[in-house]
Amino acid sequence: MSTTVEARASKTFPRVHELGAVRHDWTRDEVRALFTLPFPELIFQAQTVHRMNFDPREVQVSQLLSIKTGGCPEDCGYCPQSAKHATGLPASKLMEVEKVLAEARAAKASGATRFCMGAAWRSPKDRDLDSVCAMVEGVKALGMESCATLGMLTHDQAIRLKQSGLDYYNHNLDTSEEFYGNVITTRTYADRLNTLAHVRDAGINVCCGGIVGMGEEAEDRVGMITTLATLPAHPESVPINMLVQVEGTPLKGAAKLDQFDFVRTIAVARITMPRSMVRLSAGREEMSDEIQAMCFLAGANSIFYGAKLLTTPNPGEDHDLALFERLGMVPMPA
Ligand code: SAM
Ligand code: DTB
Ligand code: SF4
Repeated sequence: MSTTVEARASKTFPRVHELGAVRHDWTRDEVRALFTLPFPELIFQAQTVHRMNFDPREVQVSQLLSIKTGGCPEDCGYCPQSAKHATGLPASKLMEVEKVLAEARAAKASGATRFCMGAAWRSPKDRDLDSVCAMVEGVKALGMESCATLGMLTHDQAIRLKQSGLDYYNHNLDTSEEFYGNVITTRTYADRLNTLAHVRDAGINVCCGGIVGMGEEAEDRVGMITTLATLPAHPESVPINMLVQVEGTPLKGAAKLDQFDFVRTIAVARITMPRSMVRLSAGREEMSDEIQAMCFLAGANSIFYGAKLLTTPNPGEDHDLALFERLGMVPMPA
């Protein structure tokens, strides 16, 4: 008797969920069950869901720029920009609008379709927001998508950013609610959810994900993905970062995560948030091309492009274009 691949897989691993359905009621047990699937079955499900919504060849490319670097009052244990960690990173003032726009033009010329501006702030001051709004307007005038990550926002600040034309706001949950206190003490998980609600209410697309490889338990990755997938609306963009360990930060020396567990996190994000862009974010510099290809198979369809993230190195454009070429993949058109 002949059996299809699909039937064989579902026979061996009965699926409690309908693949590709957009749901906001994922339970921890369901998410844990996904994480613990045999790797081939997990990738099969993730790739199946991916193809229901996206062209599997396409990868969206975003370029980051740190518009205000270092000297941050927060104590995020992973971050080289915290003033509380002796990382030797010099603090600098907010860049001038014209300098930022020159970088955006260069990013566009090298093929990026989204320009993401990051600032090492707890939250922006209203005066600084004037400059950021001018940057957003300039990026939009270039025909690029705009994204900003500036720390916590009030309702009014989110509205102002929306009015300037901001397309996306990045604000990560970073980890599970349970593990969060081991990583950051200067603002709460609830603060983060508040900012996300302000961004959503203002009509800005939400970019929200987290970091793995911070010494968390597998159950914390389950918790993080469950929280993301049960937000009132899924974030349009879900960055999954592998911790970049920086000398002088408290998380330098954290137990290294098995890279297959990183790929699993991408796959579970893809299955639980079927229509979101899942970004293979920080940490690519230390990943082989083969692991990155596995992340694409697991449903990642966005990367940060360009030789620098905010302060740490990233593979250069040439390397990424060569990888796309080897895989028969292409940058997603604007
Ligand atoms: N200060 C703002 C904030 O924290 O919301 C915006 C910039 S902050 C650097 C943006 C995100 O970068 C963090 O939430 C964190 O998820 C990620 N990040 C920072 N340092 C990292 C590291 N060493 N490795 C991986 N991801 C990191
Ligand atoms: C996100 O999730 N990852 C990006 C972006 N959002 C702002 C930042 C990664 C930063 C990695 C450490 C650094 O370069 O400073
Ligand atoms: Fe500051 Fe953001 Fe770094 Fe935290 S992650 S220390 S808020 S720049």
